[in-house]
Formats: sequence, C-alpha cells, structure tokens
Amino acid sequence: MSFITFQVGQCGNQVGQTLYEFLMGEMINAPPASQAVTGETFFNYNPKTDKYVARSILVDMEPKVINECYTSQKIKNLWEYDKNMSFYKQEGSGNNWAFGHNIHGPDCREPVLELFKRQLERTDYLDSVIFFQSLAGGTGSGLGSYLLEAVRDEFPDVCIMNIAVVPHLTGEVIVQNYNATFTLSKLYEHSDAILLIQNDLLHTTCKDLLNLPKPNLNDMNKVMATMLASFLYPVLSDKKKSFFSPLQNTLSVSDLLNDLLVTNPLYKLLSLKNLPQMPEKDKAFSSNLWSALEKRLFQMAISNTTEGNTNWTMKPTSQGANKSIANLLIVRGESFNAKGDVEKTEKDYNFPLIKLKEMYSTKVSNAHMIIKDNHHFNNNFKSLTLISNSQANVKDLEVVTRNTYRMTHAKAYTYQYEKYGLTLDDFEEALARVEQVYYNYSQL
Ligand SMILES: Nc1nc2c(ncn2[C@@H]2O[C@H](COP(=O)(O)OP(=O)(O)OP(=O)(O)O)[C@@H](O)[C@H]2O)c(=O)[nH]1
Ligand SMILES: [Mg+2]
Repeated sequence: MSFITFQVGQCGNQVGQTLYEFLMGEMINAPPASQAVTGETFFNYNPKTDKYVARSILVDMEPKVINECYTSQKIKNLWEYDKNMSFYKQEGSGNNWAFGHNIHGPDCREPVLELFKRQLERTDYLDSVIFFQSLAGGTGSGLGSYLLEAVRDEFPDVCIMNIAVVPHLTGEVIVQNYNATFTLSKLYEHSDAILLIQNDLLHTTCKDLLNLPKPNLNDMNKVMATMLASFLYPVLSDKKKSFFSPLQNTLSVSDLLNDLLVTNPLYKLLSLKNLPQMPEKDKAFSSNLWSALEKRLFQMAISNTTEGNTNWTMKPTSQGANKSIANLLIVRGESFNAKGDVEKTEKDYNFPLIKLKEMYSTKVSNAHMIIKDNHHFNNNFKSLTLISNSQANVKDLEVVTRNTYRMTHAKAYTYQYEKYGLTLDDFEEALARVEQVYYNYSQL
C-alpha cells in the first residue's frame, strides 16, 4: 500500500519535505517490520544510491523552494527526492489563484500528468494520492486546484485527499480570502476528502505547548508533520497482542476515508487533533493514563479547542458544542491485550468517550472507529490522534465566506482576477458553493 504525494507551491513543498523527514526519523527507530511497511508506503528505493526516494512530485512556479527541498539536510542521509520528479517555472503566481489556475495550469497539465504516470508505474499498489498545498497563495491554491482536477479527469477511481493549510485568520494578504474560496470550491468538487490544518493552530501549539516563544514556519511545519504522520504512519499489528487479524496488518487510508470518514459527498471536511504535544525533554517524565488522555482529547473535540487552551466546561450537549459526523481514533503506544471489556485494567481500556452518541449529529451519521497500534509514536509512550468529520472547520469557513462576500460586493481587487480570465459570475459561483458547505455543517 502506497501514497503518491503532490507538493504544490511554497507551503506544499515545505510541508511535504518536513513530513518525509519526520517519517524517516520515525521509521529508523521502529522495528524491522514497521520499517519495511513504512518504507514501502512512502518511498521507492534507489539501489544506485542505496537511499529511500520520496514517492512525491514537486511542483512550484519558482525554482527556489524545490531546490531547497533537494539540498536540505536529510536525516542520516537516508533519503532523497528524485530530481526528475519535479516541475517548476521561473515566475510564481503572485498570490493570485486565477494566475495559478488559468495561466500556469494549462501549461503544467501534460508534463505533470506525465510525472504522475511515471510515479504510478513504480507503485505496486496505490492507496491514495495526497496533495499538500496552502489555501492562500496563488500556486498551491490555483495550480493545485487545476492539477487536482486534471488527475481526477484522467484517473477517476483514484482516491485523492487534499491536505491544505489555512492562513492565519487575521490575514497576511487580503486576497487570501478569494484564493481560499476558489480553492475550497474546487477541492469540494473533485477531492474525496479535505483535511484542513490552521496556521493559527500550529503557531499556538509551538508557543503554548512546545515553549517556542517565536515560532517560525519550520517549527510550525514540524508540528504539522507530526500531526499528519500520526494519521498516515502505517498501523501495524503486533500479531500476538493486537486486535487485528494477521491478514489486516496494515490499514488502508482510502478505505478509512471512503467507508468511515467521508460517506456523504456533502460533508468532506476533516480536522485532526493529536496529543500529547510537548518538548522532547519532557517525554520521558510523562505518565498519562489512557483514560486521562482520552478525556482531554474528547474535551478538545467537543469544544473544538486545543491542548493548550482546552475548554473544560463544555459538555457534548451544550449550546455550541462541536458536533461530529464521523471520528477515527488512532491509539498508539503501550501494548494492548485483546480481552476488551472484561477486565477494566489500564491495558484493557476501551476508549468509551468517542462512542458517546451525544457528540454526534445523528442527522447524517455517527460513525466511529478505534484503531490501535503498538508503535511509540514521536517518542511518546502513549499518543492519541482523532481525525474527525465535524463542525471543527465552520469558523474558518465563516470568516472566509464573510470576507469574500464583502470584498466581492465592493469589487475589491476583482480586476486582478478578471485579468486572468475569471468573471464576476465565477466569484459568485465559488462563493455560493463554499457558503453551502458552511451552511450544511452549521446545521448539524
Ligand atoms: N504552515 C506553513 N504555511 C506556509 C508555509 N509557506 C507558506 N505558508 C502559508 O501559505 C500561504 C502562502 O502560500 P504559498 O504556499 O507561499 O504560496 P504559493 O503556493 O507558493 O503561491 P505563489 O507564491 O503565489 O506563487 C500563507 O498563508 C503562508 O502563511 C510553510 O512552509 N508552512
Ligand atoms: Mg510561491
């Protein structure tokens, strides 16, 4: 089972690079069976250099960030990118979705699809295609949307997940709202699942939990890489102890997406919470019980808050509680035995909170699943990850659609997009689609 990834634009490339680096670090500390599966899931092998090669396609409209991906220090020199798996030009998209989509898109279509086909030929069993991009710039957002549609056109059956970074809501550039609206509208149309990660959340995690007073993008990307890996890192069965049959010794992310997390195409937005997040030096002293960790995660989930500022007063039935449609809980760490409910010892803890009906909107579904893995993820004896299809992204949608509405009606900066082929109808249409998503989620 393998993933092919597209790293598009500055953010997409930097996040992708940090993720592969993290995965390699995680993998070299794992037992051989886990190493083999992780290697196959994310990398090809190059016998000439005796290195793992990230199964990724790097796309940007400027060469700088891609070159940095090539030349960056790689952990123990164990992995590399294939330099023939990138496509770049010399002129970025200037934070303009229309430029990325309408001007760069058609030029990139054939060469990038060609790279994808070559990557596919090297892959025995494709699980999913994953895009990394930001919602805010011009390349990851505009060209990323275009390439998603191109891959979807040519390979209608492939499972595609888009992992997109939401800009700081207080705003870096004002047109980020337009770019986010156009991107979300396209992703909603063509992707199977959209996982949003907020730069605001990454920033506060670095500050409040990792004690980094002035986090930079690199610090934030490390947190994001940890979060993503906590979901994507293969789940291996320890055949003696785990709940899995030997045949099911790795889990298919595409099955989890299609059968559990996104079963209704009106609801495709995912969020991810992973804990604990703490400075490396504190991990050896951490002694959480599973029940305490679950309680904290549950509270974060229903109040849609973070580990640093969890709202402990919210109940699942409170006004404003975050309603879920589906939740996947990934439990990694100390061994479990399979006696289930019989003995209520710590080893047999069965994570009851995530099954509580009150946290779900029964209008759509109340699907949940718990997956257990013995791997000490990110040097934690115990860690939990919750991937939710819930109202967690409603606030972002609200801000983006409100600002886009105001700006479109004032025709603010719209000429910059009309210059590259968009019409005011395109603005209205994209906005209406994203408003519909906002409405659907807010009504749960
Ligand atoms: N978390 C994170 N966010 C990033 C990173 N780089 C850029 N961003 C965010 O991404 C948005 C800007 O998008 P970029 O990815 O830089 O833009 P691009 O896709 O290269 O497009 P153009 O530069 O316009 O051609 C802003 O919200 C940035 O905060 C990164 O490495 N990590
Ligand atoms: Mg750029």
